[in-house]
Amino acid sequence: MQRLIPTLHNDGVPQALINVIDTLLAGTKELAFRISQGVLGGVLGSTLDENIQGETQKKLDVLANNLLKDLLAADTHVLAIASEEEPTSVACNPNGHYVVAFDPLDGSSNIDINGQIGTIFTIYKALKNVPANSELHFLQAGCEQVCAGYVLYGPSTLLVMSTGGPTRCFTLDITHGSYLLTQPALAIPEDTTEFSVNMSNQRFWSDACKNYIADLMLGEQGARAKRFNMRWNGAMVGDVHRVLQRGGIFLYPNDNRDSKQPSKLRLLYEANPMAMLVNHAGGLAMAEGKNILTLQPESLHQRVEVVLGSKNEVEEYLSY
Ligand code: P6P
Repeated sequence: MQRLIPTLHNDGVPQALINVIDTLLAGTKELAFRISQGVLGGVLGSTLDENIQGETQKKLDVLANNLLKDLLAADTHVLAIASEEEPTSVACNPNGHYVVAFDPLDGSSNIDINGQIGTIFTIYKALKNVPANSELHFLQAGCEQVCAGYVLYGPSTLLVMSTGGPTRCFTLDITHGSYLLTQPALAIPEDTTEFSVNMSNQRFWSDACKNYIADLMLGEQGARAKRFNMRWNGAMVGDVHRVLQRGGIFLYPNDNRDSKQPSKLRLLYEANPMAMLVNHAGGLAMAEGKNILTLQPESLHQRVEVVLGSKNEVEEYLSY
C-alpha cells in the first residue's frame, strides 16, 4: 500500500505544504498512542479550567492542543496557528507561508467513555503583507483551504484528508507509524436512509427543521417513501466519517436555546474542513441555505449551522 508522502508528491502538493502536513500528523500519531493508553497515560478526566468557548477543558484537550501548537510553532513553514482551545491566533515563524487551524480534540465528552474522538484541521496559504499575529489569515472563505482533514481515533486510527483533489482515507499502521492509503477516493451515496441529529434539541428548532425531521420519523407512513434510521455519536468526526463511508445526512441546525447564539459548531475548524471533505466526496455541506465553503468568516470562533451529507437528501432538507 502507498504511504502518505508519495501520495502527496503524486498529487503535486508543494513540498512546504507536505512538511506542514507531516508535522501536524506527527502530533496525531503521538495522540493516538496516548489515547490508546487511556487512564494509564494519565489522559482521562477534566481540568479545573474553561476554554474560550466556556467549556470545561479535559486533560486530553489541553495535552492535544499544546502538543500540536508546539510542533507547528517549530515548523518554519507555519506563519501562525489557531485553535479551539486558544482565545486568539498565535504567531509562529515570520517566514512561514501557511497558517493552520485545528480543533485538537473534537468530541471531548466521549473521552471518558472510550468513545470516538478526533482531531480536525485546516490549512490556508498565509495572506501577503499581513502581520503574522493578524487573525485575518484565518478569516478566508472555506473555498481557499489548501488542505482539510481529520484524524479519527477509533478502533483504528484513520486520516481522512483532501489537498484539493479527492477525499482520501489513510489508515495508521502502528508497526511503523505510517499512514497508508486505504481508500483513494471516498464517494458519498447521493441518497440515504440514515440521519444524524441530536433529537433532544427538537423543541428549539425552526418549524421547517421540525417538519423535515418529523417526516423522516414517519418514514414510509408519511411523505417519505422509505424508512429511516438514526445515529448520533456526540462527536462530529465520528458522524461525518460514517456519512463519508456509507452516506447519510448530519445536521446541527440553528436553534433558539440561546437567543444570542443560535449555532453550535465552529466555522473555521469544524464546519469548513468537513465541508471541503464532503464536497470533494460528491456531497453537499450547507448553512442557512448557503454552501458553507462560500461563507465569509467574521471572527475566529464564529459558529454556524451545519447540514451536510448525501446530495439528494440535503437538497430534500433545503426544500423544507
Ligand atoms: P451535542 C462536540 O462537542 C461537538 O462540537 C461536535 O463534535 C458534536 O457533533 C457536537 O458538539 C455534539 O453536540 O449538543 O449533541 O453535545
